[in-house]
Amino acid sequence: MVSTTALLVQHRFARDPDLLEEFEALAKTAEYNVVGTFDVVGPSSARFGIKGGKVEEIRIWIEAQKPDVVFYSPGLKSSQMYRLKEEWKTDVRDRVQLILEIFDRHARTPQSKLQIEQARLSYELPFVRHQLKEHLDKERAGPRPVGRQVGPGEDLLNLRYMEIRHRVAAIEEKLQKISEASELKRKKRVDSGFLEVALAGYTNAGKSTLHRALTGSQVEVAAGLFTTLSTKSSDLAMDGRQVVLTDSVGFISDLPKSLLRAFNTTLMEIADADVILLVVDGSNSVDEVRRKANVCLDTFTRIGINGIPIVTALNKVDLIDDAGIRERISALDGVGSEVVPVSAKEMLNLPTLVSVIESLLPILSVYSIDLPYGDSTMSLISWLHQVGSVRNQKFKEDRIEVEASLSLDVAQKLLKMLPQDAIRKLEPKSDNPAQGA
Ligand SMILES: Nc1nc2c(ncn2[C@@H]2O[C@H](COP(=O)(O)OP(=O)(O)OP(=O)(O)O)[C@@H](O)[C@H]2O)c(=O)[nH]1
Ligand SMILES: [Mg+2]
Repeated sequence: MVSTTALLVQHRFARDPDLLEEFEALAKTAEYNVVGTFDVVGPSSARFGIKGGKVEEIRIWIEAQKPDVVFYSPGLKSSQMYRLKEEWKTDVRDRVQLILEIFDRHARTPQSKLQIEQARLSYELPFVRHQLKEHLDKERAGPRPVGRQVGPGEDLLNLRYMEIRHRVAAIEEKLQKISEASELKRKKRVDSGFLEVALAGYTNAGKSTLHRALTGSQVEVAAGLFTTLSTKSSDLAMDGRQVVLTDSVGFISDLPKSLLRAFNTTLMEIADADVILLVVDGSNSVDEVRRKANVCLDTFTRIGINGIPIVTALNKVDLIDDAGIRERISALDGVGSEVVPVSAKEMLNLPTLVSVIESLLPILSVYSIDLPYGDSTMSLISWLHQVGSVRNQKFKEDRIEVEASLSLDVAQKLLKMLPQDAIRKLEPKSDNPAQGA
């Protein structure tokens, strides 16, 4: 198959970072053959986004090289896009559309398919509104059609506009149902004592590779951007606790608003986590490491996440040397409570990562629970095995005394189920001050 050729035009102000490399990676992920790039640094123009002189320079390049499509970053207003299409006599799209194309290719679940359709339609809406306005302006300028208030073109555009709005509302309703169902599933998990650790991080940082390494799951891993669009939770082995690790969609700078909104419920799964495992690509330059980590923190703030402990996994350390690791660890100072260098691919240092996560999970205390013999006691004990760590069982004449490390949550549940004097918190042993603090 002949690949579609693309020219990339990036516009930025002098103070902005150069994201051309990432722009190229996006284009490649969407399977474009990038045949040229322009990095336009300077003030913007309302007419085209970039200044007229640059528009002309690029027009000459396009005339000679004839790319199939021009992608413009960061975004274009609908009016600017139309003007550039006319100037350059070629298909012009912006970075938002490029990201939407990737999401479209990678959507696997009904939920992510709906989320993308919604994002695409919300993105399209202002463009239709723009066309509608242009149409009206033209009609106002010309002689009014006799006997009718609107022209046929306007009718069609109006129809399309209404159609989009209805479809967006219908999708919203379907997504709401899906999110209620997944909320129910999550609630069930919480009720049965599961804790949740959520993976988060810039796209391509290695979240899914780490998910596979820590849980043995088979989630998809690939070199391109936005491989993962839907969430997946699997058990994470940890002594005496039930923990699930959730993989989900990656972040990127300037994530299109339409996508942020459509993926809000997916992103919000992070907000329910007990601990966030922030994955950072250590093979990037120190500046990129810092920039991407900040994008992640900003995204947390934007979706209203705060107060959840964060562990930072500096991933892909198999690709850098010790000095590089140290430099990146100090660049990440203050991002989370601790930075742990790991390689998900080579399974390096994962036990340390797990123990740091463990130290941030709700504290376990040791309780002594006194229960009468009987079927209900047996099922209660097997539940305790699931939700905590049973350390000792003493069988007495007609009773069983169980000693178990439990989270406060579980202990409170027990207190509701049992008579008050049946459960007693044991004081921490002096040789192990961390227990039961
Ligand atoms: N060398 C090396 N490569 C890694 C490591 N971890 C992940 N990778 C590679 O990085 C690329 C991205 O990995 P993924 O696990 O798909 O990354 P992700 O964060 O889930 O990415 P998205 O789902 O696309 O946002 C793949 O090519 C992985 O093989 C690592 O520790 N070392
Ligand atoms: Mg992934």
